Amino acid sequence: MTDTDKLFSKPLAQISDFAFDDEVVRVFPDMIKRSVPGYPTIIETIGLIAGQYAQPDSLVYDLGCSLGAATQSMRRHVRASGCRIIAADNSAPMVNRCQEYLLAQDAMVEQLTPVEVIEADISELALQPCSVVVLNFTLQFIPPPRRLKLLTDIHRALLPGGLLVLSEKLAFTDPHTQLSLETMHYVFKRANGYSELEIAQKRSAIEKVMQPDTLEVHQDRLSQAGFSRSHIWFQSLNFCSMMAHK
Ligand code: GEK
Repeated sequence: MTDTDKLFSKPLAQISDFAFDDEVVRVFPDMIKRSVPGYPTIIETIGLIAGQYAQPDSLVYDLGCSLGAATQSMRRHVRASGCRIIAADNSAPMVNRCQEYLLAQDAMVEQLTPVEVIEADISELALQPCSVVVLNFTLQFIPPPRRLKLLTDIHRALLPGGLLVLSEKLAFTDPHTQLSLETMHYVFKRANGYSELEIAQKRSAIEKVMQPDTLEVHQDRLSQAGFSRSHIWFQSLNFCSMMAHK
């Protein structure tokens, strides 16, 4: 069991930029489940997708792995022989806790795909040839001018037939669509027990560090990076997950 997210429940005199520090790590599983519509389905399905696309004797990357939820799912479903997962995050507290969770998974389940967890800035990582890359709600935290280079590096590292899974919060150019899906996202958070104060303070904390793009911007950037096709496989309100094919 992890702690309940109460980080923004009291009025804060000053709201600092959101950071993936010890406090956030402690409540992260609760926070992401109550904040991202469809998160458990996305995690489970990423395992199935990786199981389908992972190639024998290749690497699978989970970039911005946080506590390794997608990695844990992939370890259960990837059956290609000789596959190895590299899970990377630049938050030391995330990486430490992720390692503990993966050891606990090893103790409970047999025949899991081997994994290595590394502390690294994914925009500076030298990616090795790989068959599957997962960016599950991570690209939105990379400064916009660095996003194309990261996707180009991923495309270059992917083997023929390789796949990128890209999950993101979406922005919409049509103001009506933006307002209606944003409103429904707040309805989702309130239904999960967050107060108006928590929602407002979290929004102020995160608005500078997390910058969502529209679907059009994502798809243009993916094709600029070299991907031949990209399409949505899941959407709940303003959160979606895409598959981008080498
Ligand atoms: C999940 N994928 O549960 N390099 C490495 N990691 C980074 C960087 C960077 N430059 N910038 C941010 N991160 C996870 C959820 S959370 C999404 C991903 C969210 C990391 C950051 O430390 C955090 O762990 C993660 O990206 C984003 O399937 O909290 O909404």
